[in-house]
Amino acid sequence: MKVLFLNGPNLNLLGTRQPEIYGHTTLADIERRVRERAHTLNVELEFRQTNGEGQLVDWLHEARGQFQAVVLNAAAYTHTSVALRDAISALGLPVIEIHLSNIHAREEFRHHSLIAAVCRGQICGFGANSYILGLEAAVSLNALA
Ligand code: CA2
Repeated sequence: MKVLFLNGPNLNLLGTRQPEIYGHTTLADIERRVRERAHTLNVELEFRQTNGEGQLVDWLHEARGQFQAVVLNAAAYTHTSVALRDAISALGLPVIEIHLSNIHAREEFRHHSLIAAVCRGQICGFGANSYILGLEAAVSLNALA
């Protein structure tokens, strides 16, 4: 099984700024942990980050036929992007929405996810473990398929 991890804007800053919100773990640390777990589950993965909305849309389009699931931390685009929602709708692959923080316990504008309704499910609030849980959700969906 191949799983594509996509990370949106500013997640490249993880571990370097605002540690009181996002902790000291960097995105590279998270990728390392996800790769370790993926290895035990016999899953191949790609792990990418971009600050561009259009790049996320392009990567979603390209995922078809190459991956069995996408685990997506769309970061701020979660709350704003109709383009991402449309790309997920059109994809025909399960997309699992993840967040480090509990978006429902934060500012009001983060409570609403424009992509939640077109994703298979949402995992949020578990810090770096949200990524591991996202991977496990992708694997469990594949096992059921
Ligand atoms: O909790 C999450 O994973 C979020 O997707 C993170 C986004 C935020 O806009 C979402 O509401 C929830 C922000 C990612 C930016 O991360 C930073 C890390 C360090 C310094 C500044 C931003």
